[in-house]
Amino acid sequence: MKKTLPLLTFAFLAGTTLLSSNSVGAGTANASLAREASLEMETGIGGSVADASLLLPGGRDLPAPGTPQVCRERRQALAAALEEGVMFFHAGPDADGRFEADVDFHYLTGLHRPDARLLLVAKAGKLLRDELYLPVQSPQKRLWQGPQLNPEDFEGSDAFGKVLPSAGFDEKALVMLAEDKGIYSVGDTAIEELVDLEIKVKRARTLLNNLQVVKTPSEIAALEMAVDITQAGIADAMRIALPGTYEYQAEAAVDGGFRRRGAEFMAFPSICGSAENACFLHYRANNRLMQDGDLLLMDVGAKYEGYSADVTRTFPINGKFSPRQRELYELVLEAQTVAVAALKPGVSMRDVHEVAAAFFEEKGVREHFKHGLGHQLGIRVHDVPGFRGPLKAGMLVTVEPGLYLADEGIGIRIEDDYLLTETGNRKLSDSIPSDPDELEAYIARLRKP
Ligand SMILES: [Mn+2]
Repeated sequence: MKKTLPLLTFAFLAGTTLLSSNSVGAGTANASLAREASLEMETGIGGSVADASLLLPGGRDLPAPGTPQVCRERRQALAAALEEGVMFFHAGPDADGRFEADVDFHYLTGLHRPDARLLLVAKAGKLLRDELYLPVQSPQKRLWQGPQLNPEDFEGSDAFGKVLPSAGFDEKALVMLAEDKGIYSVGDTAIEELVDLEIKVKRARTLLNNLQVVKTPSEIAALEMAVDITQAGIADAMRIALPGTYEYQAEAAVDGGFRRRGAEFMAFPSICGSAENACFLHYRANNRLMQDGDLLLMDVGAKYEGYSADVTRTFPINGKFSPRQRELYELVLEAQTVAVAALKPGVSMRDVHEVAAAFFEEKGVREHFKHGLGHQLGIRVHDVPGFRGPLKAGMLVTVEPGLYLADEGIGIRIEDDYLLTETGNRKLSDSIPSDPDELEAYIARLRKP
C-alpha cells in the first residue's frame, strides 16, 4: 500500500482517523514510504535533483507529537501544576480560509475545530473535569464547508473526559464554578468570553510555559521535520529565483515546496525581500522585479504537526556575491559563529545577543544590526511568550544576526535553528550551506540543467 506524506497528515487532521488507536496512537509511519512518496512528488514536478537530501522530509519515522494520549497527559500535567482551580480555553471563531486553532488550545487538544471550547477543573492536582464542547454542524453548513468534527465523532473514545455539544455549555454554571476565585485562561477569544460573563480572568501563561519551554523528543523530531521541509522549500526557490523574476515567484516556490512535503500550515507568511527590500525586517509585499546583482533574503518557515521552523538564507540571485556583498555577508556569518559558540544551557538569549552585538561593534557596523539575535522556537515561531530565563537542554532557538544597509541596497540575515544539548547546541538547519563559497557552489549545483 502506498501512502503519501500529505495524505497521512490530512487523515490525522481531518479527524476521521483521529480516534482509531492504530493510526494515531502508533504515532509514526514507515520512513521508507515517506521517502518514496516524497521522491515521487518531486520527480512529478520536474527540475534538477541536485541534492537528494533536500528532497526528503527527513527519511525517518514521521513524528506525531500531539496524539490524543499526549494531549491528555498535557491536560493532566496542567491540572497537577495548578493543584486547584478552573481553566478555560477556546479554539477561536471560524474564519475565511483554512482554520487554525489557538495555539494553546491545539497544544492541549490536538484539534483544529472552530468554536470549540475546553473546560478543565483541577482538584488536589487531579483532572477532575476534562470537557470538550463542540458545536454541532448543521447540514447546511456541512454542505458548504464540508464535514467538521462533531460531538458524535467521539463516541466510544477516551480522548477526553467528556465531549459535549456547545448547546450544553452552561455559562451560568461557569460563573458559579469561577466563584470569586476566577478562571485561568489564555487566548483572546476565551478571555473575551470570560470578561463578558464578568468572570475574573487569571492568566494561565506561566502554567503553560512551564510545560512548553523544554521540548520532548517527539516535539523535537517534529521541529526537525519542519526545519528539513523549510530548507527544501528554500532550495526550490534558489533554483528559480533568477534575475528577471519577481519576489513572489520565489515565495511561491517556498510555499508550494512546504505544502508538497507535508506542511499543511506556514509558520508565518514568507518574507522574500530583494535588494533594499531585505532591509525591511518583516517585509511582506514580495512584489519587486529582481535584477542582476541583487541579493535575495528569504526568511521563511514551515509548520509541521504544530511545530514551526524559522530559517533565513540570503543569496545572490545571479549566483555570485559582489565583493561588497561578500564582505558584509562574511561579517554576518562570523557574528553567527561567535554567538553560537556561546549558545549553551545556563546562558540567556540576551547573553548570546550581546556576544554578536559586541562582535559587530568591534567591526564598526553595530548600527546596522537592528533586531534581537534570536528567539525560542516550538509551537509558535516566537515560542513561550515572556520566557526570559536561562536556556536549558531540550530548548530550540534561532540565531539570526543581520546587517541592513538600505542606501547600498543590501540587507543580509543568516538564521539557523539550534537544539540546546546538555553541553552546548546542535544545528538543525545544516543542509543549505552558509559559507559564501559553499553557498555559491550549492546554488550552481541546484541550477545545473
Ligand atoms: Mn526568527
